[in-house]
This record gives sequence, C-alpha cells and structure tokens, in this order.
Amino acid sequence: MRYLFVAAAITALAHPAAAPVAAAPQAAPVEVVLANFSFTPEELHLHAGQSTTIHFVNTGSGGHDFTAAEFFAAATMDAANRAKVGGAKGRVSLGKGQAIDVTLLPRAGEYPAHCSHFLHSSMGMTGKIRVD
Ligand SMILES: [Cu+2]
Repeated sequence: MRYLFVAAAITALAHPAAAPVAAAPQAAPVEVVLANFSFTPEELHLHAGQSTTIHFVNTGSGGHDFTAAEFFAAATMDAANRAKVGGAKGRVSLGKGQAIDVTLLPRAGEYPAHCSHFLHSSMGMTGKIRVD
C-alpha cells in the first residue's frame, strides 16, 4: 500500500499535468558566411514571429560586417543581442575568423544588407533578408 502511494507520488512529480509548456515557435538556426567578398546565402528567408538564431561567421582574410539597420531595428531582441548588432547601427562586426550568434524575433518585410567596409558592397558583399 505504501509502495503504491510512493509510486503514485513519483508519477505525479514526473508528469506535472497542470503545467503545460507552451514553447514559443523556434526556427532552426541560420548561418551567414561572410567572405571576400560575399554573403552566403545572399538571401536569407526568415519567418515572422519565430525566434531565430543567426550564426554569423567570417571566413575572409580580414574584417567584415553584416549591416542591416532596418532589419535589426524592426526585430525584437533582448539587450545582449541588441548590443551585438551595435544598437541603432544594426551592424554585426566580425574580425577575421570570428563568429557571433544573434537571436531575435524578425518582423515581416524585405530588408537590404551589406558590408559597410570601404568598397566591399560594390565587390559583392550585399544581400537581402525576406521575412514572411
Ligand atoms: Cu566586407
């Protein structure tokens, strides 16, 4: 009898029926590779209202950045992630070999992206972010 009670109590603890976990939709991580002189992929397709982690990695021979001021300004993110995009600058700056993860909630729209280093965008470091 006592064993039955203990077993029932353990089962209740292991399955807290009164605590449903309503997780927010989480999109798969997305990788953006910055190189001399390109973004891969050139066009990011994200889903509005899905928390997304973007993994930026710089495989180039020097510094690059991913500047998308309108995209980052429209997105929802916490203070730590906002700091990673330079606040209002909306720019993820990466030294050679560096990688940075930014987690955000994208807002629907189409946004341009480019590398702000001198002449890099004219050499191909441009991209687009589509959120729908
Ligand atoms: Cu660049």
